[in-house]
Amino acid sequence: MERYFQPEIECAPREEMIKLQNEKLVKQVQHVWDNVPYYRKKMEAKGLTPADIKTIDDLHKLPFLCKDDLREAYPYGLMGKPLKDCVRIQSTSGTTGKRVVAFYTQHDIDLWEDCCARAITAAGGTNESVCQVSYGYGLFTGGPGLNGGSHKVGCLTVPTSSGNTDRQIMFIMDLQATILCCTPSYAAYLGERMKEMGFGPDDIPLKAGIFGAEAWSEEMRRDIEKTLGIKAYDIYGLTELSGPGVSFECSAQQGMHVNEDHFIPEIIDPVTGEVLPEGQQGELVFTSLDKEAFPLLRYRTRDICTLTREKCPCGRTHVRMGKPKGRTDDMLIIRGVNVFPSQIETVLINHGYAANYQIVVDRVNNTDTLDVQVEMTPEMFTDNVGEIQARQKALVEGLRSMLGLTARVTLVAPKTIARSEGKAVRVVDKRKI
Ligand code: DLL
Repeated sequence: MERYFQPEIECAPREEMIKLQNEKLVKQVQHVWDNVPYYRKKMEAKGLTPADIKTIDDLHKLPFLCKDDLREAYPYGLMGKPLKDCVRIQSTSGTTGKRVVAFYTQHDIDLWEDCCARAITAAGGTNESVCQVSYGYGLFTGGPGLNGGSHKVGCLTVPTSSGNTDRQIMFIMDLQATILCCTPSYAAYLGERMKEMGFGPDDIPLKAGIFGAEAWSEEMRRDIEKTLGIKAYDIYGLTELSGPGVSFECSAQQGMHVNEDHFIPEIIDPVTGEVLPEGQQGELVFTSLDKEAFPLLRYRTRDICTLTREKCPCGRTHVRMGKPKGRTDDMLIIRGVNVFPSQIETVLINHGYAANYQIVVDRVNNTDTLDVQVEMTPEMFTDNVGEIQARQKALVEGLRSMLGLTARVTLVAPKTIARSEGKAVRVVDKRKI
C-alpha cells in the first residue's frame, strides 16, 4: 500500500520549513525580477531590488498583486518563462471582466499534481481507491488537478467530469467508487438524487469526498456526510496559484493545511494592506515559491479567512486556514450590514433545510431589500398555508439573530431552485444592474 504522504515535508519542524522557504523565496524573487518586467516595475516603484528580500520576514516589503493586475497584464504580461517552455494553460470562468489565464511548465504541473496527491492521501486515498473526479475538466482546474493527483496516488481514476448525474451515480455504484471529488453543491445534489433512487448511506460505496471550489458551511458538510455515508474533506485553491491543492483538510477536519513548501500564506487587513497577527480574520494573500511560468508574489485572493499554527492531531505541521467565510467581493453590504452568503446558509441548514437556496438583493425606494428563497425538503413539503407561514417566520427570526437584519423569506416547493453541477450561483444582486 503506497501512500503519497510526505512526512519529511508535511511534518517538518517549523525551523526547517522557514529555512526552506527563505531559500526558495530569495530564488523566486530573483526569477520574477529577471523575467517579469511587470512586477519588476512594481518593485522598482517601491525602491526595492532582490537584495532587499533575504528571508520571509522581508516578504511584507514586496508589493501586492491583485486581480486587476492580472487583467491588465492579460494574457502574457506576468509570464516567468518563454512560451516554448510552457505546456498548458488553465483559466477561471471569467464571469466578471476578463478571464484570468494561468500558465504552466511541466514542472508546474508536477508540483500542482503533487499537492492534489497529498490531498487525496490525506482523505485516505491509496492505490486501492477508486476515485471519481466529477469536477469539470477543461479550462477549470478542478478536473485536471484532481485527475493528476489521483494518478500520482495510483487510484483507479474515473474521469466523469461534471454533469449527467444519473451516469455519475451508475459509475459510483457499478465501479464501487470510494472517493468522490466535486463541488460541495454538486455532492449535495448527487446525494439528493441517490436518496430518491432509494440508495441509503449503507448502500453507497463511497468512503470520502474531496469537496471545494466554493464556500460551504460545516452544517452542509454534516448533511452531505450523512446522506452519502462518507467523510467529507475540504480542499482549497485558485487558478492563479495552480488550482486545487493549495491547501487541504486532513482527517482532523480542523482547517486546511497549506502546502507551505510551495506557497506562503499571509492574512492582511483588506483595507490597509497591513499583515495581521495569527488568528485574526482578514484577506488571504499567497506567494508562490516554486512556480516557474506564472510566479505570483503576494497575490491577493480576496478570500476572507484565518490562519492557525495550533498543533494538529494528524502530525502535519503546515499552517491551517479556516474555511473561507466568503470573498471580499462576495460580501454583501445590505443596509450597511456586512453579510456573507455562508451565514445565511448556516441558518437555513440549522433549521433543517438543505443548501438549496437563492439570495436576491435589490434596492427599493433607496432601501436595500434581502430576499431569501429556500426550498422545502420533500419531508417538510406541505401546502398548508399556516404551516408554511410559521416556518417562514422562524427563518426570518433565525436570520435576524444571525445577521441583525430583517429578510423576506419565501419557502418554495422542492426542486424549484436550479441545481448546479459546478459552482453554485447563490446570490443575485440586482442593485448592480
Ligand atoms: O475553484 C480551484 C479549485 C477546484 C479548488 C476544485 C478546489 C477544488 P477558481 O475557479 O480560480 O479555482 O476559484 C478560486 O474559489 O479564490 C475561493 O473564493 C473559491 N474556493 C476555492 N476553494 C474553496 C473552498 C478553483 N474550499 C476561488 N472553500 C477561491 C471556499 C473556495 N471557497
